[in-house]
Formats: sequence, structure tokens, C-alpha cells
Amino acid sequence: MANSKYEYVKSFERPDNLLPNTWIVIRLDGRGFHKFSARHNFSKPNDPRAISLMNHSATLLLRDLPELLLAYGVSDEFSFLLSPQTTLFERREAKLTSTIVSTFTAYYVHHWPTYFPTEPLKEPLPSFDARAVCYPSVTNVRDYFSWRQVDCHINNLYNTVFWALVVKGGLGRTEAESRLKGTLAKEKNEILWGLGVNYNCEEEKWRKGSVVFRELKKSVEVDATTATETTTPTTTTTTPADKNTATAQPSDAVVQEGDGEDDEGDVPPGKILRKKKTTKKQAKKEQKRLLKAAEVVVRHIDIIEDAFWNEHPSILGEGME
Ligand SMILES: Nc1nc2c(ncn2[C@@H]2O[C@H](COP(=O)(O)OP(=O)(O)OP(=O)(O)O)[C@@H](O)[C@H]2O)c(=O)[nH]1
Ligand SMILES: [Mg+2]
Repeated sequence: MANSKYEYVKSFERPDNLLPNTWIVIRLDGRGFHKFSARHNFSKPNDPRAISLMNHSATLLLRDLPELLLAYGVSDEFSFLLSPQTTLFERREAKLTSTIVSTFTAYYVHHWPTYFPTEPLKEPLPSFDARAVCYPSVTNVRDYFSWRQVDCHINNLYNTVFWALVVKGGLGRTEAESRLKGTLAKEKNEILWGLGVNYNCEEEKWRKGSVVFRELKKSVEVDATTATETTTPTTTTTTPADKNTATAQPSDAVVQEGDGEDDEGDVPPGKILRKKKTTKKQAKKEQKRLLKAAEVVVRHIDIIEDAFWNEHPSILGEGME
């Protein structure tokens, strides 16, 4: 069909493909959640229903988009990681950010009644903004997630001591604010201690935020240089309390995906299942298959130190090449 005379307007559109060979981090953040949380009676400083709804929405998003390698969330924000090799939506910035933020928001609103059965959504309805940032190196990506987790720690310590001063210490909000002005972490911990609170005993989910990723029943380490695949059971440092399972309460719900067809089942920790020479291509294909079949999990663990990344080499694996 012939172009209409209006077709030319398309030429006003600008390409917005994100830089090739760079990691992409997309961070979304709740709009006006200070007021939104008050309107919906979120408990202070942290509301377990709110964090679980955020985590569930991120989990479903990771299930929808296998290209998302990892998500990290705290408060009203979530960051999603895409690999330097991803060609999702031709790396178009607007398409990536708008799809991720609108899908997340749709899940958030859709599942709201499950997590807040006694708190109907009131207008203005929840919405989120989103931005994409490209990072050229694994170090930058690690530093990005460290930045968010350190922020989580700083804000959570402040909020915990602030509300302890108000609720347990009987201070007004303004008084509590002035009491905390200029205090360092050590002093905040001492104030908490004086009010009978040991910050280190506060739940990990508030102190560490939420890490959402695909957990392989076994980790497949692909050594690109030697093309040797070593399949070992995944070891984690999490406690049972950290784990969200399908049998948990709605507040802890996660998506359970089916096991891989060839799953070799549970094996004693540390036991090497098989070690074989294989081509790099085969190993990658196998890794992809396992990742597809993997369960999306939520953990409240440290992502600043090396342990998490070493235990889950598939997350940054591609970028290591
Ligand atoms: N009470 C309570 N408030 C929460 C919780 N999670 C998030 N919030 C609120 O959400 C806010 C999120 O911070 P910001 O994103 O900086 O604030 P915002 O109001 O969303 O502002 P914009 O993002 O700039 O639109 C926090 O300051 C809290 O007021 C929670 O579990 N309990
Ligand atoms: Mg916000």
C-alpha cells in the first residue's frame, strides 16, 4: 500500500539503542510512595506486605523476561540487570524501560489484594518511574549493586532508630530527627541498644534488601578458556528463614518453575556430579537450558562481598569473557 502523506512524521522519531557491549541496569522507583504508603497504612518503618508484593512482582518479571539476570530491591525501588550481549528489544532504551516498568506495575496492582486484603487500593494508584544506565565493566556493575545495598543499610538503620525513638523512647518526630542529626552508625546502634534493640538481630530482609535471581539446582561453571564444564550442586549461605518457598504465606510467595527434565535431583553438598570435556558452545547451551528451568528465588543476602557472585557465576558469567 502506498504511504500516506502523514507517514513522514515517523522520521521525527530518534533511535535510542543503548550502547552495545555494556551491562544495562534498569531501576524503577515508586512515585510519591511517601504519601502512598501513608494512605495505605504501611507499617513503620517497614511493611512486610509491601516488600513481599514488590518481591513477587519482580519475581514474575524475571519469569516473563529470561534476559533479566538479576534484580535487587529495597523500599519502593527495584533494579534489573541485563547482560552486555542482550539483544532484547534491540536494546532500545524506551522500549526496555517502558516494558519493564509497566509490566512490574501491572503485577503490583494485580496482586495488591493478595498482599493487602484489608486495604483496598485508593487513587492516585501506584505508579513507578524507570531509568536505564549502561555500565562498561563487571566492577561497575558490582559497585552499582553495592551502592544500592549500602543505601539500604543506611536508610534502614536510620528508620529503625528513628521509629524506636518515637515508639519506645516516646520522642516526637521532630525531637527524634534532631536527636539523630549528625550521628554516625556507631552512635545509632548505641541509641538502639539503649532502647533494648540489637540492630544485628533485625530481620535480614530489612537490613539487606531483596535479591531476586534464578537459582540452579546445580551451578554450571563454564570456563570459556578451557571449555570445561563442571557441574556441582549449588551451595548457598542462606538460612531456611531466608528462603521463600511455594508453601510460604502470600507475603513470602515466589514463583516456582519446573525442574529441568534432566535434573539429577538432590545430591550431597560438595559432591561433583560429573566432569566432562565439552565444547564452549555445548556448555553455554546447557547453561541456557538449566537457567530456563531454574527457579526464580528471593534471598536477603549480601551482594557486596564476593561470595554471592562466586556462588552464582552464571549471573556475571557472560561479561567475564
Ligand atoms: N511506612 C513505610 N513506608 C515505606 C515503606 N516502603 C517505602 N516507604 C515509603 O516510600 C518512600 C520511598 O522513598 P522515595 O522514593 O525517596 O520517596 P517517594 O515519596 O517515592 O518520592 P519519589 O520517588 O521522588 O516520587 C520512603 O521514604 C517511605 O516513606 C514501608 O515498608 N513502610
Ligand atoms: Mg519513590
